[in-house]
Amino acid sequence: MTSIHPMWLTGDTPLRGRTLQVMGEHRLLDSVRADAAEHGLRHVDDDGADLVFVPAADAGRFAVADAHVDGLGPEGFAVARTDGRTVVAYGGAAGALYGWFQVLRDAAAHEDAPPVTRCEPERELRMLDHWDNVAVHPVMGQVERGYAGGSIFFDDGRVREDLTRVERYARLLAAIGINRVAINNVNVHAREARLLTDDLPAVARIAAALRPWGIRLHLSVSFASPMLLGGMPTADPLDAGVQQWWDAAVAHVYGAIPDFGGFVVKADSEGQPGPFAYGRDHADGANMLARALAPHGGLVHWRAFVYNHRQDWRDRKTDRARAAYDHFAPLDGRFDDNVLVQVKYGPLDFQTREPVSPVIPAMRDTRVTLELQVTQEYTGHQRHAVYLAPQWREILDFRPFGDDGPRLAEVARGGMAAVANVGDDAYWTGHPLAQANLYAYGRLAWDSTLDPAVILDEWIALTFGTDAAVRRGIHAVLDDSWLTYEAHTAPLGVCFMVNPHHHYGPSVDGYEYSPWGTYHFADRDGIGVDRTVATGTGFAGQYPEPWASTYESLDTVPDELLLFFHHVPYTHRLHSGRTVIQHIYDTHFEGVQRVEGVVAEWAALRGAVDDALHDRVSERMSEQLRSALEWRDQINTYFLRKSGIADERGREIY
Ligand code: GCV
Repeated sequence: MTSIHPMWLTGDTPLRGRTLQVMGEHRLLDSVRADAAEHGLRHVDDDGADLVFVPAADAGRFAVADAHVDGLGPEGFAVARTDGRTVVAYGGAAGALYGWFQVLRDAAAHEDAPPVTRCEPERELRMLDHWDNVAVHPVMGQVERGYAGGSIFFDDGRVREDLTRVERYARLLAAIGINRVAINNVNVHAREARLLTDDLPAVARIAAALRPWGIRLHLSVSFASPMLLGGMPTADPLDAGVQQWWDAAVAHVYGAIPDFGGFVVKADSEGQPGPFAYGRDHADGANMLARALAPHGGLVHWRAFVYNHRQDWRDRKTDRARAAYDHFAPLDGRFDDNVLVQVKYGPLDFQTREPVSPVIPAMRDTRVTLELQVTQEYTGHQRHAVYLAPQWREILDFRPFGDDGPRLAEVARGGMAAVANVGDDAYWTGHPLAQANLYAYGRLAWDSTLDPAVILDEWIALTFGTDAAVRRGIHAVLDDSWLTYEAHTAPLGVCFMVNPHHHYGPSVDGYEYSPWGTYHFADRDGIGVDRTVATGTGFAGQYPEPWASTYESLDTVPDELLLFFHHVPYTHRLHSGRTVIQHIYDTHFEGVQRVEGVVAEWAALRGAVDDALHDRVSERMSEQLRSALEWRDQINTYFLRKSGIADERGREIY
């Protein structure tokens, strides 16, 4: 194996040499014992250890107050520090595992930890979805939208023999609380379909590598599997033969992987097969699979990313943003309990800025899983340093029913899933700083109220240690990086403007006359998509109040989403006081200046972090700067030429 550079938990901790006692029997407790031994702790069998793990019910023996452990769930723990000793009282074995990683986090920070920390995950389902292909896809490669080399699971047509890397990955994921991983792409091609059948022994090996770290394996499956794999004439979900085929296939999977998590399904979307071919709807399709999985405790993550990708750009009535709601909201209440309708955070596709998807608040009688994207498909391909936790916090904090209602994090009852960003790259994520996104996703899935800056501190301490200059420098690079990226790319929530297919770099009209339904409608007078109820596609009306009215009106729509909801003249004045055209010029010049500042911040860290890592980031930053300039000049030039309105400050535009 080539050398792998650290993500977090880089090795040495101040706990080395301390004594440890882990009470109880469970394979996850064995993982705690083994990991602690690797960190240089010494196991002892008496009550005098420096670090003690004890079931919550027995915690009183170590003077942990009942109030701290009462009602701890299976993944919960309390860390109590008394008289120089640390006691981790756990609700279940998984709680002990997560408690161990909390102890490591505290140790890495070298800060005085509070006397008692009680922790429970906010949600039961905390998942990562890999878009890894088994065979190298002629267009999408080994990992679709992957920017970190090959797959850690598969190599050119098969499951890897050596899964050491997967074991290390699983440990890192456990340290951030992830408990489910889907190992293959939601676009299930012919080769990948066979993971469900022929490849089961190899898939079971991956499950075995994840299991010691409390992670259950999921598979993406093709809805047409009965035809593709079973030679059946149909995949109609109401056909008894099809149902039996799935029942048998699922039983077979559980024979090989008793703790199998379930299926992820992309159906009737971007060419993937689905129930529409048989005149059935998505509830029919999802429930059929759910009923095969239910007896074994399995789940179906059924994706709501359904829209017409063969749209005619001349047709201004069809609106891709509306599609998921139009398909799914009427089905609310019809999905079985073990179906999770998985919804991308925005109505389009993981854009730098989109409103939150209205499907999530619309489906109150459905378990909805919020889907985020850690891999930087639309945020700079892990060539740009873009820390996404601030974006995710905004999404999670959105209150769909207004100030008095719940946050989105509470409304999406079916947990969180996100598209993973790692590969077999020596730094795991291509751009070493993109590791922070994976770390932050896990931490926010566990506790959506964590502060992105605090999460970043944790990641820095666990990865680079406690050098104050490193900490300050990385914050300077990452804290506002999402807003910087937004500043020099598509303006005011208008979306896309990226190069078709690979989605990197600017192409203002790249998708303007395409069938994908992602338009901006810029002409000589103005720009934006009219999605109002009054004169547009009506998308704004898919929101509950107060948002339907807020987005509908030019008086109240937030500046950053103006062009998502409205078509306005370039001279339209924003709430900020600037005109749209001047905002475009200003933000693009500012965005590049900010990237220049970031490059200087990183250069100043030479010598303070590992040289090879510094080189890798520097190399990426040269590209980030080149790309930001390209964005600035193409966007500014395009709008100067369209509008004929000069920059008030007379800066150079081409
Ligand atoms: C896996 C976007 C991406 C596709 C991806 C799709 C999805 O369209 O560009 O690569 O396919 O979303 O989420 O299913």
